[in-house]
Amino acid sequence: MKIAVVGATGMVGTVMLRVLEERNLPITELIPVASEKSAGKKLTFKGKEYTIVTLEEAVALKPHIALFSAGGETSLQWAPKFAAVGTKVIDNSSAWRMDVDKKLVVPEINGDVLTKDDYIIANPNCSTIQLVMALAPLHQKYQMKRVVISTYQSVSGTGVKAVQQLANEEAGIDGEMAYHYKIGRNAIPQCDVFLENGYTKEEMKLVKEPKKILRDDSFSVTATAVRIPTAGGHSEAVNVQFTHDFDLDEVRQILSETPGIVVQDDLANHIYPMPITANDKDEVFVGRIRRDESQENTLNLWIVADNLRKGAATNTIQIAEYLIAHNLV
Ligand code: 11C
Repeated sequence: MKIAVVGATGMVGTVMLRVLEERNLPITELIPVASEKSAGKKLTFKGKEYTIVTLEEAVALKPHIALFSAGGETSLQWAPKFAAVGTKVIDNSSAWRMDVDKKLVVPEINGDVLTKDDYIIANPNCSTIQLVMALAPLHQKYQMKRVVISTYQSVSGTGVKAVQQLANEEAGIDGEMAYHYKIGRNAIPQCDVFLENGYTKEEMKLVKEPKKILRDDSFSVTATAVRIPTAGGHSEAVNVQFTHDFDLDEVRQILSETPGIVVQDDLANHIYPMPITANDKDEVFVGRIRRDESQENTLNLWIVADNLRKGAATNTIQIAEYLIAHNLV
């Protein structure tokens, strides 16, 4: 199988290559793709050297699958060109997510929506993926009514410039700013740009994407997304009201039995999810599981995941694995 990684030198692209090295996809040819600036440079994958090619060159090579992480503009322009030569594009940008003709997929939850006719498939936003991973099995059992999310998002979600800003601040260097403010010793209540309704784009992704993935818009969602000075790993405090009441032990059991979820909830031993312990892991970690004593049928959760792995690279690659395993390529 010929697999292209578009944006191979970027932050998510680099993690995609690492995740691909760790997993067992039947790759006969890797096609690393990047901008004209990087084309011709070499990179090493599974001990072998590969030359980075341009998008144009990659389309001509007709890969079976192209994993895209090169931003929305590139996806809008190039995903259809790959699709036209029969390539299955799995896109990590927000470009196609809410397009009614495109599937938005977390394989553990809705992989079954995929068919042979899907040529451009969208990977959800990182903070959405970890949220729905934890909520899907609970929604199935107790039926969600309303979800209130507060996020604590790492600078790696913004990109390499923001990671550098934090590193510079920590080293006491005056450098380029990715944010309007210093991020070290700070919490910035703005992830991405503001929309007309006063919410940020990131907050509205959390409102809209879960409904599409869960194929259900009967529940309501509201969110506040905050950037904190963590290098990697997004955290979420989630308050969810269900239609039906739950038993806390049963909630823990359901989550423990859900593939891809790890429950870390041992208060006596100070065990709960944290970005530092979720780093470089593919699972979604859930803890601080407790009843909201102020409202009926309501649960509080703390959800953490590595935003560059399950939140981006790993989920994209799991979609590719799903396509291959179900003969959809
Ligand atoms: C952040 N969630 O942390 C964003 C990054 O729509 O794929 C990913 C943006 C996206 O700022």
